[in-house]
Amino acid sequence: MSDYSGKDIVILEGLEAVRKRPGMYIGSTGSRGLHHLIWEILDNSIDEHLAGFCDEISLTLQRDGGICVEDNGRGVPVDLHPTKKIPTVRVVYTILHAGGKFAGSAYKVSGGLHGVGSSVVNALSTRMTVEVKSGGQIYRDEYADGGKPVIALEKGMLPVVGKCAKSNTGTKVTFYPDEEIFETTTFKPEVIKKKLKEIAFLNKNLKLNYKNEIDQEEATYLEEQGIQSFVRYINRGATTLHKEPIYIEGKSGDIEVEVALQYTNNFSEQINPYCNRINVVDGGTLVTGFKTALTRVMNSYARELGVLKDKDENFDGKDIRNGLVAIISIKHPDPQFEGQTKTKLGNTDAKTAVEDVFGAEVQHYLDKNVEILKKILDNSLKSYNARKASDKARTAVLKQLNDLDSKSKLASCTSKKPEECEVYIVEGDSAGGTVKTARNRKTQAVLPLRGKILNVEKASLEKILQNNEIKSMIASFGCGIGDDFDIAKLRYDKIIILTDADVDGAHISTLLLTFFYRFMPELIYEGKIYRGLPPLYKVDFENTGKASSQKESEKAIAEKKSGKAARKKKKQSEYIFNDFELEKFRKNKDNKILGIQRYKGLGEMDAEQLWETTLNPETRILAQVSISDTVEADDITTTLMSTNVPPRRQFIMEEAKFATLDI
Ligand code: 28F
Repeated sequence: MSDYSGKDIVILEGLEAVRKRPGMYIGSTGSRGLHHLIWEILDNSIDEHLAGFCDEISLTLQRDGGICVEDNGRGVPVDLHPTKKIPTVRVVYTILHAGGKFAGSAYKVSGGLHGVGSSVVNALSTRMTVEVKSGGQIYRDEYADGGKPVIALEKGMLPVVGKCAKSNTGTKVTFYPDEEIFETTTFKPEVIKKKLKEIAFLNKNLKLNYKNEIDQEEATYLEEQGIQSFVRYINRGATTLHKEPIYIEGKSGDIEVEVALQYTNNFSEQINPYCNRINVVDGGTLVTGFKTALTRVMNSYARELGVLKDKDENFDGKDIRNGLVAIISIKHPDPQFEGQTKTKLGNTDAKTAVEDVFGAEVQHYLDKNVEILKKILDNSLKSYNARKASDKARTAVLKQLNDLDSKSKLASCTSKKPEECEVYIVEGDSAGGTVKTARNRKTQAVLPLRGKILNVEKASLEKILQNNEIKSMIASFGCGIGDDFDIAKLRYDKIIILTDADVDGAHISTLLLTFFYRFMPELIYEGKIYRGLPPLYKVDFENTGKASSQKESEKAIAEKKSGKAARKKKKQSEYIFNDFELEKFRKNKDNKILGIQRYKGLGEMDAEQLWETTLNPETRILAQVSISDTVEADDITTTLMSTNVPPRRQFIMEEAKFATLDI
């Protein structure tokens, strides 16, 4: 029997809003959004851990498609909510924004939607059950069809469904994502395990159990050394300058600071900052504080030990961070997350806290570990010398660039207004040739890449600046590189990477992204880099126009589309961009498929097809590249993700903007 009275209407309106615009709450309805559901539920358990009441969390991927998360915290309160007059647990799971309202910001620290997560997950599930063990009793609440309660209350209370020891407390949530909402409801075990690993690194002594009933896999994640092990893990394949990561911990006022760092012989630096377990990928004050302290401390050692011959010279911060891998993790009582994606920390007291705690402690450590100190100084000196050398090389290269501009394979566009211009970086001369023919010459430039581009991860700046493909790019973009980079000078509004949808294409695309990430990161932060998505299939079909049931979320599009199709019942063609769309197309009974052509590469398309599918701004699909918050930031392929891909072409035509699809 449903316990469904007048006052619930308002509640359901809240959840209905979530169902209408899921993207606003969980980012997307693709695979990323789907996994976000798990993170939201996990966050609640982690908060309970941070509050000091939970040391074990178990996650099960059930055979029936459900996800179960259980913790041994205090259990969500089941008492009668003072104003809502229903059990608090039901308030938490059915009222949007519940978490924030009750608890203030102090309770919620771990991440995600800051306490509104539970009800959002419920809204996007066909079924959800919550079991709370508290005071020796087991309570159970259950919801169906996007959060409608199905358990009848007894005098406002939830029924007791079992007994347990008084000391045995906790919360267990099981949910089934709604197939009507999500493009896919298949969870990716690798993604989940990686997340659990990250959680374990960031929360030392929190035990995380993983169980996959489908492939029978079980694993436990427990990191007694926390972020120290995190650094060790990131550097597992690298050559390190010292065996053990340096670990620093301390407190400044209300702010807790933890830093782990280790040097490798790589040419790059990697700093992963977290505030309240949230990966603040764009850094902010905590990173500034760390860098300031490290530069100050190391330069003071350098002077003291006479490392730099010229007494007036200093190491540049970058020299000192060459080869560095660091995790900074702070706990802040009132974090201010800034920027469009809220991934940059703004609190000025966080800078002071990290600078003070880390500065004092790292000096203390290095005073006692002189061997390590010497290795770091030696490494900084090498980088200093290399920099001086490559400064010269760079000046020489930059001088050549104007000259190179005329010699390069760039087919420029006629317009000189950056805001309307775009450049396609195309794999191979032959595809490049077709793109040159097909493009809009006024606004679209083409830069064909001949060879494989250099893997910049493993090369010095000097080496990088000798690579022809890279030189062509720097020359074409016009905005310089590294310290000389100036985005204001960029000649294009969009830089579009266009490769074949195969392994080679993916590799080239990764190499390019790695280059941008290391040497022109602003291009990524400013959203200038895109990947063109050429279609995988061309389907010839006849629309028979019979009515067929469509998902709510697609109805509007589908109606327009089939309306169009219904008028001309003759043979027509459509480009399809991924297997998911093809599958949907196949399932649509209105379509009588006459033939499917699979494109193996860009080269198989003629100029007209290429224009229609990949170049024409009205019909093409572009994926904007952004930095994703992921554990293995060293693994660039997972760090750089393309987001904001419209799921289908019709969508982009009608909305004239980007929707989301995960790839
Ligand atoms: C599998 C998901 O959601 N665990 C949770 C708690 C514990 C408390 C709590 C949660 C206080 C009033 C908002 C208990 N006792 N796992 C979970 N464990 N929420 S969620 O409180 C919720 C806030 O409403 C809890 C005392 N204080 C807090």
